[in-house]
Amino acid sequence: MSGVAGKTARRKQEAALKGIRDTGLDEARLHDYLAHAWRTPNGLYGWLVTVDHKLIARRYMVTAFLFLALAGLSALAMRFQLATPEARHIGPDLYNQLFTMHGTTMMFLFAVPVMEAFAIYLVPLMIGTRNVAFPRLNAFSYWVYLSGGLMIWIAFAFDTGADAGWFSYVPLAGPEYGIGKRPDFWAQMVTYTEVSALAVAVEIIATVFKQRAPGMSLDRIPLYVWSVLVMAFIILFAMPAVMVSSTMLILDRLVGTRFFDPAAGGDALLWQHLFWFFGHPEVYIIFIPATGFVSAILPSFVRRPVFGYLGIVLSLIAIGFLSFGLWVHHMFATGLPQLGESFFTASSMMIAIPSGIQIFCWIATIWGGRPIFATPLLFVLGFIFTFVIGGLTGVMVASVPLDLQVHDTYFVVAHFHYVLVGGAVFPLLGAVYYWFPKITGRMLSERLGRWNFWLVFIGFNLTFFPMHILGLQGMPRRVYTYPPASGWGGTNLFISISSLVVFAGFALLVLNMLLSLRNGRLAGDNPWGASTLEWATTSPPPSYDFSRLPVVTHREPLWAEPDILPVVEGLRVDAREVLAGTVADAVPQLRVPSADNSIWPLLSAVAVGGAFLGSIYTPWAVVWGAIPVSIGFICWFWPKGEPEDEE
Ligand code: HEM
Ligand SMILES: [Cu+2]
Repeated sequence: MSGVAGKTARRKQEAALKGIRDTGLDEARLHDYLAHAWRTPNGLYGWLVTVDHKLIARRYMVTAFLFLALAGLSALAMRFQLATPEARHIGPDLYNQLFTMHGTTMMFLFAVPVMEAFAIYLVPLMIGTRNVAFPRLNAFSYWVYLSGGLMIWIAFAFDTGADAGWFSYVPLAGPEYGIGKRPDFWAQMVTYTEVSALAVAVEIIATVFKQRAPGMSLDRIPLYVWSVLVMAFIILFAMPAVMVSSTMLILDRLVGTRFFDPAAGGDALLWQHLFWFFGHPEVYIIFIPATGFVSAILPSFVRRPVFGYLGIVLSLIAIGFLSFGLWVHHMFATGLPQLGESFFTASSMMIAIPSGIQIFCWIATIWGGRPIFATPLLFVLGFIFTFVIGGLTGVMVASVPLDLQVHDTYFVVAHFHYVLVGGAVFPLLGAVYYWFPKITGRMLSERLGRWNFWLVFIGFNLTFFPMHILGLQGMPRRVYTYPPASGWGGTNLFISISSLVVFAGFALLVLNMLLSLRNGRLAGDNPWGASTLEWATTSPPPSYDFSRLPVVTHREPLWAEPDILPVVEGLRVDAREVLAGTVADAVPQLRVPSADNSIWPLLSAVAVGGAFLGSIYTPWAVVWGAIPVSIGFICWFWPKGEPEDEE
């Protein structure tokens, strides 16, 4: 049978069915149509072409957790080396690569992507739509992230791992002192992977602004969605700074520009200004969505809405703005004018106010409710405890005299791990326990969950609290060893053993996931009795998310209307279509076609990645690379099929 005949027959059939709406269809037929329109092909091919936000987000999550494992193993290796004075397991050169790979991976390849991954999964479900706003861009950004992360680690395997710290200070990373291609790999791959972070930020903003279910006005957006919206805006304004600075760095190294060379009229401090203009907001890119997890988890286990919705939203927005006004607190030791130092001390301390408001709102929520101490809530409580300690030491190092005292000691290492692990990883683990049933259809074991929590929580505090003391005793950070006479040996041994406890806690999480995927209790649609829309569909959700799009009349839709949500009708079921509405009130405006599966996002990512990789060796790669990149993009955006002929 000829392919052409088959094609015409299918065309005819498609034409006959064209324009079918969900109005008046029964559930079974509705499901058949939608499942066909939104399906991902089976097998490897389907895996490569899919634009389903849930499949892409799941991949993002798995990849981010694999990078977490790599970064965690580098941390263990460092702690192994530091366990005893004058140990000889790991030399200074490898140690430099290890802490740089650890920091770079944690910040660029784990923390930001994992937060974006949860957002890609949850946002469309929470706001009641069928996919993100730019599904193919979403697929593209995953491939960029995966290939960029792999290239950084492959370079490390070939002894070309970045080694100038995750902030790659010049002149250490500059043409004069940077070893081989190490800083070049760092610079180009950071720029490249941040393309993916930016793309996801754009998707999130467009999706939240335009695709909310009818009735979900700004004051009914779930707090988690607010938090990722603020995160996306911070990414949009912060990431370009690091991309610009790392591009300047590779230009200095490869093309012979002198951006950072004072001898030729450049400025080494320019690097620090550009980097920290990104680097400080980066902390909030990680922390803000984590607060969103807390605001999503709390109501379900306290059985009441979070106290102070408006206060929390305004605090999130305030933190977003303020986070851009205090980068200089990372540069107090560089000798800045006194007025500048005072200004940035004040602004750094000011950010404690909106953070504090959020914490008070959460505590008020718990106070007034009857909390159920399930694992997700334990992680939230662990977060509040840890983050408060990190915040207190943060206020300490925001003051110049104290910062000068503890600068580049383990006090700072302790502080930022309290903020990063306490502020982001704890809520993240809570989120894993909370949404695992939605994503997989099965519950994680509560018993293992408790063990998991206590091991990580106790292990973490035993690992990082003593670092404050080491720091006050003067132990510098980023050193591969220390003399026995320093007297730091005992504390370091204690820290290294404690870090194994943290590791055991994470191993338990993996075990719990593997066991639960096979034998976990079936979750049902809404196992926690939660109030937001993602729990209104099945677990795991179907490819089209909702068979009929919900209409929202309340901030806690599933609590206000526990039995049946009002629904939108009139969307096409034979083709991918989403509903777009007004930004403020989510009044429906348009039915918008949603992109179909395509191989071109993947091929375009390969082309862009090739150009970036080549540019580590020759600037001409940018010129020649433009050809495959253009081909990829043209095919990706090539118009397909007949245009809509109605409305
Ligand atoms: C709980 C497990 C962890 C352990 C045991 C650990 C351990 C360490 C160690 C030993 C260092 C090097 C200190 C030095 O020699 O100066 C370090 C640095 C660092 N860690 Fe962690 N870490 C952990 C988790 C994390 C997480 C979750 C993040 C971020 C989300 C993170 C971000 C960083 C950063 C940015 C650096 C600085 C790297 C540099 O100086 O270039 N760590 N960590
Ligand atoms: Cu900062």
